[in-house]
Amino acid sequence: MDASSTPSASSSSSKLVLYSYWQSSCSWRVRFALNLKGVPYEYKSVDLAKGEQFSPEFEKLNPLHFVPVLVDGDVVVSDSYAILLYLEEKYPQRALLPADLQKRALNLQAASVVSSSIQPLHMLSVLKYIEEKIGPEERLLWAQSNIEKGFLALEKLLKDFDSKYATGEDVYMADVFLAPQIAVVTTRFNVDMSKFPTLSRIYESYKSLPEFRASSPERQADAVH
Ligand SMILES: N[C@@H](CCC(=O)N[C@@H](CS)C(=O)NCC(=O)O)C(=O)O
Repeated sequence: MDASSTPSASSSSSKLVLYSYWQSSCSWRVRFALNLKGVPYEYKSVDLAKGEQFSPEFEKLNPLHFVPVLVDGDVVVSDSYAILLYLEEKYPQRALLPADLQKRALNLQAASVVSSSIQPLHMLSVLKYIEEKIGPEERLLWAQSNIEKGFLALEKLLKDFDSKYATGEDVYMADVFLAPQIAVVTTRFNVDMSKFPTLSRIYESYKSLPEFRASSPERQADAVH
């Protein structure tokens, strides 16, 4: 960690602090959401490759040792899903949940598929464990099979939308979770995206969004090029 992680007692108007790692797709979701909402924040890097998530300072913020963590004065929120809902309440501008209840539920569901049923199965610590206990060749196969299962479900979930983004012509919470997930899959896991035409189509739209581009790993202060 590059700075003190003890949240200071401060007013609700203090600048948000985001504990993040450039390559973390979970952190990327929050960076993307903050950019969409136009909320400035201070970036604090937690180097997962060096094991900084296990430092005693960071453990005080998140005993699970995961990024992202958002600190807003005295409020500490970990878990990107919880952070997104917190941001939505606190900064209602550029809503990430649509008013229409069915569409809203769909956005929560798609975000949850990514954050509960795909990413946890290919996170760094899980892949390390599989490599050590089962073998290095299983690492990629395990990740690919779980990603493909989740992507297939997402394709079915979003099949009725022939739109620019996941649930229409506006960017919502489903997109905030899908965009980094698809990016990570295409760059790190060698998944054949032609099996997923809906996800491939909407990913093309994300690529040209300035808020998404600015939140990408290589544009972060802790990126290693
Ligand atoms: N459900 C959590 C998951 C957080 C998570 O898995 N973070 C990963 C990076 S994307 C992490 O910190 N991994 C550290 C490790 O595996 O040791 C969220 O959505 O924020």
